Amino acid sequence: MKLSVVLSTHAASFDAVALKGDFEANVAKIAGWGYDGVELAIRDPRLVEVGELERVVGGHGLVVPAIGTGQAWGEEKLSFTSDIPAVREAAIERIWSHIPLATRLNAVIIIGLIRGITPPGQTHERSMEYLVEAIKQCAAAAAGTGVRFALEPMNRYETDLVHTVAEGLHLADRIGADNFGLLLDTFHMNIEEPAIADSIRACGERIFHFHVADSNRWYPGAGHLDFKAILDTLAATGYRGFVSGEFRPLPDADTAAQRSITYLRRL
Ligand code: LER
Ligand code: MN
Repeated sequence: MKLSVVLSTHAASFDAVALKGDFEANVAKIAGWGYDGVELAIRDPRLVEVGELERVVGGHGLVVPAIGTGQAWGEEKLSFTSDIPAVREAAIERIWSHIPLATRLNAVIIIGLIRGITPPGQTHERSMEYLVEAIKQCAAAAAGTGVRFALEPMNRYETDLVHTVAEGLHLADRIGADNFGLLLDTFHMNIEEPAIADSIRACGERIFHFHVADSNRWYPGAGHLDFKAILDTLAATGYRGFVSGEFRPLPDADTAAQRSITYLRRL
């Protein structure tokens, strides 16, 4: 099983020497702890110097299985489901702009928080129409590149749009593109799924990426999720991608990342 952990490129400030140093130091530590990959959270690919990124990541023997895009919502409020057309267009263009980078890195593009939240006065149905349209445009733009998109069902406290695997699979049916699938995250699944293992099985070949955190969103092993059952079920679907740690930096980031890989490797 290939393991990665999430790292933010910190606004991908490869032009800022201090941050670049931090980035490289973090990548070196991640490789040293035995990880196979590093999942990158990138707000805007224009701020990334791709050659430098490849040098740092590849130089430490790591790959980038996935690119997280949610900072564009968190910091800029770009959203596929905004009631402002220019904001929806900017969100779609931002995801388009990840395609060349994802092609080069052979990384999945994550559709997480950039799907947004239904604005006041807009119906849920209208938001879902906007979401379908936006993802169709992204899937079409990536056709022929090999790039795949993974929408992450997320818990009800973060968005009103697509909480469960069943809702995600229904969305996939509406989109009807081979390069669209789901990212399953054990933290969200623990809140929203009736039975985690059943949902993993139901998603099957549509699992394009996988996040792990325990029930309390600490590193795996710090809460009460049954990771043995979860990972056995995931493997039985034929999933050969990465299992990526996305958890709170507690008691501190380094300790969490080390405890996670120790625990998961033992399983
Ligand atoms: C992103 O992968 C995620 O899981 C969200 O909960 C981030 O807010
Ligand atoms: Mn996640």
